[in-house]
Parts: sequence; structure tokens; C-alpha cells
Amino acid sequence: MKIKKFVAGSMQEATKQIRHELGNDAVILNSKKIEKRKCFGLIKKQGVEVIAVLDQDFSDAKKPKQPKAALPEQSPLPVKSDQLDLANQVKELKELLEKRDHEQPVDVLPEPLKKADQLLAKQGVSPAIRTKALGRLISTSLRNGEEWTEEKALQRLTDALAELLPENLDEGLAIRSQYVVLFGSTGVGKTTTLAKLAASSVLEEQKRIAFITTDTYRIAAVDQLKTYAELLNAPLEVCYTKEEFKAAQQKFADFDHVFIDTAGRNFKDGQYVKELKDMIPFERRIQAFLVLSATSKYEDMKELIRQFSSIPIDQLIFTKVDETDSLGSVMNLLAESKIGLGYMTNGQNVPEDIRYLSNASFARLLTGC
Ligand SMILES: Nc1nc2c(ncn2[C@@H]2O[C@H](COP(=O)(O)OP(=O)(O)OP(=O)(O)O)[C@@H](O)[C@H]2O)c(=O)[nH]1
Ligand SMILES: [Mg+2]
Repeated sequence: MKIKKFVAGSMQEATKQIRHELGNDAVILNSKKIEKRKCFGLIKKQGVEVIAVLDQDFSDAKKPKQPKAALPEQSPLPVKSDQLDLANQVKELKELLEKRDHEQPVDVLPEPLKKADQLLAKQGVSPAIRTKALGRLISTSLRNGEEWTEEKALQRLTDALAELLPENLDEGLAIRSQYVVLFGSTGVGKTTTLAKLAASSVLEEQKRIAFITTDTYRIAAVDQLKTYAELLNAPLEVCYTKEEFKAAQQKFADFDHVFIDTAGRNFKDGQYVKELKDMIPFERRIQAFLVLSATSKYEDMKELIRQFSSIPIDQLIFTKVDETDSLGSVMNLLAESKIGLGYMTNGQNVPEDIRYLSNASFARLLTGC
């Protein structure tokens, strides 16, 4: 954070200087009229002294979705009085946040911020993301000259978390490709989730759909999908080789959506990732979802994403959200992997237990706001 004093002949001139030195994101904290003396103090001239601040963390970060209060083009800057103390306090808080020992309670923070931090810690949000989120919360409060009430802090925290998530698709565009493939570890809920997606395509959007499965590994896998296909009156092709997969793609070329199921594997073994890539031609027309269980350990999920780095994953799906009370690892994973959130599933019922979540909705789920 940069705080600087500017002395100029007029407010307009000061604004120009501030814009030149600190840029358009600067905010005026205080201004007062002064007398400038020239020529060894012989000539007195009226002027202004302005204190401006630039919160670099905030302006360097990805632009928030909400339009920020940038400097107006020509008119004088909005003057926020009595904020110098606040700015200093904020500066100290940010330094404290960065230096704090994450294992210790943050007693030094004002109560609403302490509560916000504790809430995230309880959810399992990593110290790095907690610091970033609180930093943004503080910046926004400073920018808007807001009081730190608990309610406001929670609201700002929710906004900050949403801004830390990677870009996401609009709800209406959730399924945007003709081919949709789900892959992931054994038993995470791929087939059930695929059936939920297919069912809502048919029932809510009246789309013409088909299924392909490459899961010929488990005896019961084909039957499981067949049951859903029959219920939805949709054709199903079982593919053992990539040639058969190509043929099935061609066969279903006229369908609105083709939902592709794959075998659950221990993808920590790179060989299985290779097999998946050999079978499925991951290209633009294929929307690829990596399915993860929200009950899995963060480190394991992170490793899995690393294993899949050679596959263009469009979005992540988190299943079994109903089986956990903490979504911090999901937040950490999304923020760090930069892969957007697709769906979350919260039960075994097909088709109802699935939701497409925007970043804002996910952040609200995390903070309970
Ligand atoms: N509680 C809960 N259970 C779920 C959810 N999604 C799926 N399941 C259950 O998880 C189990 C495994 O689901 P499947 O869809 O067969 O998982 P899969 O990933 O296809 O499994 P494999 O093909 O064997 O790798 C089933 O009992 C599902 O009903 C969910 O959101 N919540
Ligand atoms: Mg399956």
C-alpha cells in the first residue's frame, strides 16, 4: 500500500499529479487548503494538500467483477475525510496478516475480521487464501470507507472469496459442448453424475441425448448406465477400443448431447491417464469434467489434478458434498488449480441432487452468507 502527500495549486492539479504517480486506482484520504509560499516566502499563494493512497495488492490482483470506484476523468476526486487513521490501521492489519503465525489465534485483529478468519480456518481454507481474502476484504472496506460490522465483513469476505476463484461459465452455458465426458477416481460418483446431467438435459431442456461408455472394466458398469439410458429412452454404445469410440461418435453425430462415461481408475498411476487419452480424443468439441469427491483429502485431489495436467480439463465437479461439512479444500483447489467449478452433487438421487454453482454461490456456501 502506498500513501503519499501531494501539494498543488488546485484540487484539479492535485488530481492530475495523483493520477500520474499512483494511477487511476488511487483513493483520496484527506485534503485541506494551504498557503503556498514562493520566492523566499515573499509571495503567498492558495493551494491544496492532499493525502492519497494506492492499495497495490488490490490493483495488481485480477480485476474484480464488480466495477471499482476508479478516479473520475476530470472532476475532482471524492474526498474521504477522517480516513488517515483507518488507512494506517489497515496498513498495520495487512502487515499483521502477512506475518502472523497461522497456528495462533489472531487476537490482534478487530473482532469481525477475527471471526471471518476463524470461519475460513474452520472450513479448512489454506492460510495463504485466508490472507488473500482478508486482504481484499480490508481493501474494499477502505475503498468504501465502511465500518467493520460482522455482517458487512462476512459479506465482503464472500465477495473476496468469489473473486479469488477462476473465471466460470454462466449457468445457462454449463453444458456447452456436444460431447461431455466425465472421468476420475474409482467410486467418486461419475456414472451417477453423468446420469443426473443427462436426465436434466432431457427433462428440463428437451434435448436429444445418447450415451457412450468406455467403462468395460467393471462387469456391472455397463448395466448401471444401461438402466439410466433405458429410463431416458436414450441409445447407448459400449466401446472397447478407440476405433469403436470414433464409430460411436459418428453414429451419434446428430444428437444434441452425447454423455460419455469412463472407468474409475487409480489415476495416481500415470499409465491410466495415458490409456484415457488414447481412447478419447480430447478436443474442442468434448467438454471434459474431472470428478472429485468433496470428501477426499486436499493433497490427494491436488496430486490427481497434477496427474491430469496433460488433459484439457474444462471444469471440476465435486460430488458427495452432503457427506462433508468443510468445503475449504474445494476452495483451495479451485483457487490454486485455476480450473473453474462446474457442478456440485449432494446426494444419490437422480436427477435432483446436482447443482451448477456460480463463483458467488459457491463463496456463499462456504461462508454461509
Ligand atoms: N452421498 C452421496 N453419494 C453419491 C453422490 N454421488 C454418487 N454417490 C454414490 O456413490 C456411489 C458410487 O457412485 P458411481 O456413480 O457408481 O461412482 P463411479 O465414479 O461411477 O464409480 P466407478 O465407475 O466404479 O469408478 C454410489 O453409491 C452413488 O449413489 C453424492 O453426491 N452424494
Ligand atoms: Mg461408474
